[in-house]
Amino acid sequence: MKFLDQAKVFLRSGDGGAGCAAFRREKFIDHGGPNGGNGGRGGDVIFEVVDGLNTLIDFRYRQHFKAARGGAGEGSDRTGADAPPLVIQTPPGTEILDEDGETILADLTDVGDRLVFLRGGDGGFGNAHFKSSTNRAPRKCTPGWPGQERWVWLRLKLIADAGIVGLPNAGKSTFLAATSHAKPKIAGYPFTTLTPNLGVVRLDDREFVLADIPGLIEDAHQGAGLGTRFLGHVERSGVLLHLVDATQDNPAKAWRTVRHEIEAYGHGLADKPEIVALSKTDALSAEDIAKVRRKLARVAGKPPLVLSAASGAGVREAIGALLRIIDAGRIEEKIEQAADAPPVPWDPAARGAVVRDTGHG
Ligand SMILES: Nc1nc2c(ncn2[C@@H]2O[C@H](COP(=O)(O)OP(=O)(O)OP(=O)(O)O)[C@@H](O)[C@H]2O)c(=O)[nH]1
Ligand SMILES: [Mg+2]
Repeated sequence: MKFLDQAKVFLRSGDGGAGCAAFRREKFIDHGGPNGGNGGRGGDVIFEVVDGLNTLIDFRYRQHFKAARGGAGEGSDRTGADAPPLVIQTPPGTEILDEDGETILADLTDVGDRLVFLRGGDGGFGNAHFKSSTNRAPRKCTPGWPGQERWVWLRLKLIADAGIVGLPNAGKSTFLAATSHAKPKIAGYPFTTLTPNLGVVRLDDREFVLADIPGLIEDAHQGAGLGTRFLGHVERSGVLLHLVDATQDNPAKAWRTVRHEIEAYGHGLADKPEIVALSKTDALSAEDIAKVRRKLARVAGKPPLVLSAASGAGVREAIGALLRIIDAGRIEEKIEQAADAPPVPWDPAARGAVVRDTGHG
């Protein structure tokens, strides 16, 4: 199963600035001659792969990208200014496709990759350019060359940063729907979700990808219910959100069942950080919540968070807790990458080593 994030955007590089027709006019200088400068180049449209982005969500808020026009030439042989490039930042793994959505035009894989996708138009010529032995005073100047424009698709394969696990009917899809733009099916019976759903969750200016997978039941690892095969979709995520329905009879047992299935599944999933949260707490009194929370804390080894995707209570805290663990994981990954990089050769001079003059010639 492939999860894709995609966005259609309009790109336009800048037009070149117009050339200028002007003549030198000074007191006592007759026939000063042409001195109109050339126009400046229009801005390029550049794609740049940056760290810290993992979705294309920003392109839902902005679809049109137009680079600036080059400056016009001026008299006294002044060339117009080149317009700055318009740099569009994308996450690693972004593909650029033609308007048809199929032809791949570019593949931006690594952080630091930079691609001049549309070149800005060249500036027009000023009349000084057209001066020749036969035409000493040309009045001709040309407009700038137009920039290029086109629609393209940006496409990114998503990998979940966090996964929601729990028994069927625990409120997993409701949580995803409440925190992202995803629209999973939600219903009051088990096994509503048959295949995983992904959504992009945003908190302030941070974002991450959250996966909602079908519920697990006892003996899922032996194929009961929908089995554990969808756990593969959260295998690469950095943290699990384990939702336990607070309104059911035995939340402690619910937690244990799911934990048992995760452990039986293997693949290192049981070692991932887990945030346990009681869901649907809007349906309980404060006293009942406290009671359930104590019971669950005894088996889970830590007090669970308390939330309701229906009322929104506690949802922000849960998202914040997930984000903290995801961030810590991202930093750790960077440290590992740095450790794998080839060592820099030892060079005493470069490190400012002091060579002492011993005075013995
Ligand atoms: N009162 C209340 N009901 C909720 C809340 N969250 C979910 N529900 C209800 O619980 C039922 C199950 O919700 P889902 O989100 O479909 O549960 P799920 O965990 O995705 O279920 P499966 O896909 O079957 O595994 C639905 O009827 C929801 O309306 C909540 O915060 N409060
Ligand atoms: Mg569901």
